[in-house]
Amino acid sequence: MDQAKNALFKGQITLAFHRAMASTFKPILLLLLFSIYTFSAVSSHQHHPLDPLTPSEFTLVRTIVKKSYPGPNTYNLTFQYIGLDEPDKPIVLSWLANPASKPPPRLAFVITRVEKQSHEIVVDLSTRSIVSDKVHNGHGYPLFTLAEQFLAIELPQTYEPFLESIKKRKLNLSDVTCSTFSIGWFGEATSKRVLKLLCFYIEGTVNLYVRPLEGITLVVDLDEMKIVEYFDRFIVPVPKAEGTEYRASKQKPPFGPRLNGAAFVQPDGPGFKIDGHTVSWANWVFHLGFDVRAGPIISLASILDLEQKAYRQVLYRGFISELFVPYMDPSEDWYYKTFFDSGEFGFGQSAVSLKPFADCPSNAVFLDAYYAASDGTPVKISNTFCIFERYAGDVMWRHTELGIPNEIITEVRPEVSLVVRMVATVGNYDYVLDWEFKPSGSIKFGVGLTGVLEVKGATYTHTDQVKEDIHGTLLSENTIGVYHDHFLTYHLDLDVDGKDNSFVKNNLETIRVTDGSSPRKSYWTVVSETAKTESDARIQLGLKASELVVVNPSKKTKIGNNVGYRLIPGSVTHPLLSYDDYPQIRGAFTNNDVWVTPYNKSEKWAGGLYADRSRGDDTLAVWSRRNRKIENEDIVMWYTIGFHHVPSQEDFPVMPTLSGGFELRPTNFFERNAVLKTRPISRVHWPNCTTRP
Ligand SMILES: *[C@@H]1O[C@H](CO)[C@@H](O)[C@H](O)[C@H]1NC(C)=O
Ligand SMILES: *[C@@H]1O[C@H](CO)[C@@H](O)[C@H](O)[C@H]1NC(C)=O
Ligand SMILES: *[C@@H]1O[C@H](CO)[C@@H](O)[C@H](O)[C@H]1NC(C)=O
Ligand SMILES: [Cu+2]
Repeated sequence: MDQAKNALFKGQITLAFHRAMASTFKPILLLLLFSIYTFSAVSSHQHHPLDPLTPSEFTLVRTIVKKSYPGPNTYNLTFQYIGLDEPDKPIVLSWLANPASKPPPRLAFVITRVEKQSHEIVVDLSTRSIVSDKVHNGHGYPLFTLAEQFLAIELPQTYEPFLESIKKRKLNLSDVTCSTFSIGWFGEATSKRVLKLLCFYIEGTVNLYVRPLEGITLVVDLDEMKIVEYFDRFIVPVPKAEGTEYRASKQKPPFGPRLNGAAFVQPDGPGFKIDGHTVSWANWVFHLGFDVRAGPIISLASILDLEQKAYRQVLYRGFISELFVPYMDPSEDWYYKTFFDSGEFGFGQSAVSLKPFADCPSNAVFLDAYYAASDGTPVKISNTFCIFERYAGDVMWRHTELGIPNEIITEVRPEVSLVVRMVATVGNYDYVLDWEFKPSGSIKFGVGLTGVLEVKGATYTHTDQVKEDIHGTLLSENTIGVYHDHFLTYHLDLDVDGKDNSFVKNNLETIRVTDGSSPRKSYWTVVSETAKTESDARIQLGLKASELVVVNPSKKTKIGNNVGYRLIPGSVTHPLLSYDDYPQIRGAFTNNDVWVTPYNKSEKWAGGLYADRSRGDDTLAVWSRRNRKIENEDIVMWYTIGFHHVPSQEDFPVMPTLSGGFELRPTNFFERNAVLKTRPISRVHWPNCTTRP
């Protein structure tokens, strides 16, 4: 067991005891102890090629990179990104075919800032050497580190013009806190690595985002770490603190209804196993990775086929590639708010520690994750992931047969699935991200939006006063919830029964009956079309009825259908900005809901490797223009799930979760219903409990 794993399991034990002591519900205590027992019995082995970098590997990367920059520069070198440079797919696949063989070398991909330049460095951890080091000459900048954002938000505290502005507003400086905002790109010829600071008032509340000091903007040059521009344009009232509190301890009666306790109990312990980063449960096995930019990365998801008595590949790799959040207020103080939450702020870096019994159910097991700080040292995020079996009382399948004389047959199988969850809190917003594996073969992707809206301070206290477009909803006195979107673009490298796949559009087409052969005048039928090149696979959903399937053209079921997995999309949400608008040029990867590209290890980030201040020259939309061949090739599907958000008063002062999601579902992949022979879950009997019949 290596250091990291050791720490990880120690962490779980401490946590479990903590949880158990907080609980008066004895059976759960027993259950958790059981689960610790199960999970500390993990076998130790060498790295899986897709394992994320360990704390000791981060330290090694730091040492190797610093050594190659001797002299005073070393002190100014910052690590903007360190992550696994995963082996190219053919290498991983050949290792998988013979996992006893020597694993491929461990490489790290690093982006540093040195003397106002971004360096892309590849480090070989096995030979402890630098493989390559090149300066990025294109547009855009790497991820913001937490350290530089912390430094930046301290700057106003000693900036004279800002202190004047606070005085002018008769506010207490000690109650002012600032936050960082990326500034996008609006056609300017040259750009600097800058961000904007907006400030908030925390007197009488912790809900700072709903108390903006509207009118004040500071621009910070991150390479110089100083304020380079300052604006104090106007004064509007700071929305009041009253009614913005969300902590349970600060609420006053009347309170809402108290709900009875409820838990999913597993007297025999959790039904899944974790070996290193590989999770196996029911008929599924997959690898769970973590990246400071992407957050969770699911790889090598395979499902056991009972008839073939073998695991069959479904998903080689899946992760959220980018998250684009443009706001819809074009005014001087708001127009630039067009965030790339993954490429600018890091979805993994934004992961927060999950709270047992609240973020995840009582039967969840928690895992930690690590990333490298700006100085290259490893940082642990405890309880980054929770993994749990979900039983919510739903039906997996059922049938009641009433057609047999003197007999009623009812067969029902309850739905139990496995969920991997992470929460990323990017400033004001919280994203609850679920990967749900179902024994039927489906993978469901859940996205929950919650947290605090980004609001604009205003003079209005009633909608009667509003005579202009305020670009949002008046949520409370002096408070506008500004219209915006959330677009999450998923990278889904399906390898259905092997790597060479095709993308098929099963178009549902209306046929007119004109020859009098039927009393009907019309019906619909399926006309299949296989995408030959990338241009055939740029799909805007909702324009045409079609089922989108990734098939393996060389694998058929016994009766001759191509094995496949289809996309069941979420609600259809196209971007509404004009294609020639700067944010949409940068966010052009959302112009289509679905794209398919050939596998290319360097095409990972839909908004570009350098998303901050990008100009749209390295997006999925640009790659797709090469119009490469995608038929019977190793292909990647990209799917964007979007939300147009018109805020409402219920979203204030904190927003109840707005849920969305989509599904990848087997389509002629199995010979028949894969859960036909799933056995019913065992009944749990509690001593001293009576159950109603
Ligand atoms: C490093 O940073 C310090 C303080 O920010 C600065 O004074 C110094 O000139 C920088 N050195 C180099 C080599 O850039
Ligand atoms: C500033 O702080 C003082 C002392 O705590 C308090 O009485 C006053 O209300 C505060 N002013 C504002 C505008 O928050
Ligand atoms: C892979 O992607 C990169 C970045 O888009 C591109 O420069 C390179 O030519 C691509 N390789 C192939 C074989 O298409
Ligand atoms: Cu929203």
